[in-house]
Amino acid sequence: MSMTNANFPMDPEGTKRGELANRILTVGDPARAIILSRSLDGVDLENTPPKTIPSNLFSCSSHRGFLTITGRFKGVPVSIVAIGMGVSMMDFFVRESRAIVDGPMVIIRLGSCGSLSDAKVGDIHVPSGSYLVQRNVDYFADDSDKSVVKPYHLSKIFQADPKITQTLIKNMSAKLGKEHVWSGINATADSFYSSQGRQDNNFVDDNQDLFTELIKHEPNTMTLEMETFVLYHLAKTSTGASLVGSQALVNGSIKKTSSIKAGACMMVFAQRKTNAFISKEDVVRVEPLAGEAVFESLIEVHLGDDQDLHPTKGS
Ligand code: R1P
Ligand code: URA
Repeated sequence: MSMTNANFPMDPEGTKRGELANRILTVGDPARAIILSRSLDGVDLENTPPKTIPSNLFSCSSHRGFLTITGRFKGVPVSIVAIGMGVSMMDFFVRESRAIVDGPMVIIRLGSCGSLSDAKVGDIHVPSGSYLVQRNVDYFADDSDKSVVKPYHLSKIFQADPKITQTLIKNMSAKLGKEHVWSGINATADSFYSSQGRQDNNFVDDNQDLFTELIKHEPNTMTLEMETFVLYHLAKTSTGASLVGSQALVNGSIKKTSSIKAGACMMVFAQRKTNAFISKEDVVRVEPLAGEAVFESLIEVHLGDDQDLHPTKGS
């Protein structure tokens, strides 16, 4: 049997071509998306109550659970997309966005994380690469040989776009102070619990040694969260199919080079070495500053020759 196309079951209520900018800031939490939208051009801060999407911006809530807000930052079209949590949501978001945006894209994730470094809660990590931590379900089968099979599978590292990482570190340092910005490698886990080393005696997880395994796998492992790996991985494996004209083709075939540049940064919500958890006040202080540093970075990154040829509603 041969399969011919992606056969996208996209949400008919979702964001359409022309409504999503080539430069996207993605977050998990829709409330974070709304807070960050207050930094976009032309927002009447005095007359826009908190938790309300500014009326001058385009917005769309889809059945997928995505919230898209599109406007401009310093005159450049940008979108904010809240996608919820986990690797599948990042996969939906990157593929379905790629399908409706023409030309090169840049996507930066601003999330929260648990930190294995000496970072304090409220500090920011900008990981230059990420690997995937997956629960190896076969290990938990009755007939698995536990002396050979490991309970968690750790993937190879996929890199962020190095220019985006550099730009994010520079802009985050300017907003929050250099001493609050960390780099390193991220681990994206397929669970908030077992594959992030959280102990839960309601289940057999065999994850007591997970942190040791992570450091053995990659000594520079600093953060644990649930989406970034998929973003870096899909950016690397994206093709030129959505590029325009000569940008898309080499000798009549679709270019294999990436059409998506990706980066990520994350606020430390949980300090896993000390068990400290961020306060509400710190979230309120850090979120908008980090958001502005991401917008600054999004518009600094060079997309390609046709970067602003795609008109975007709400801008
Ligand atoms: C878990 O609480 C969630 O927080 C982190 C994780 O990646 C996971 O999605 O990111 P967000 O703050 O972006 O949701
Ligand atoms: N998000 C995660 O995935 N893990 C944490 O510990 C904190 C935020």
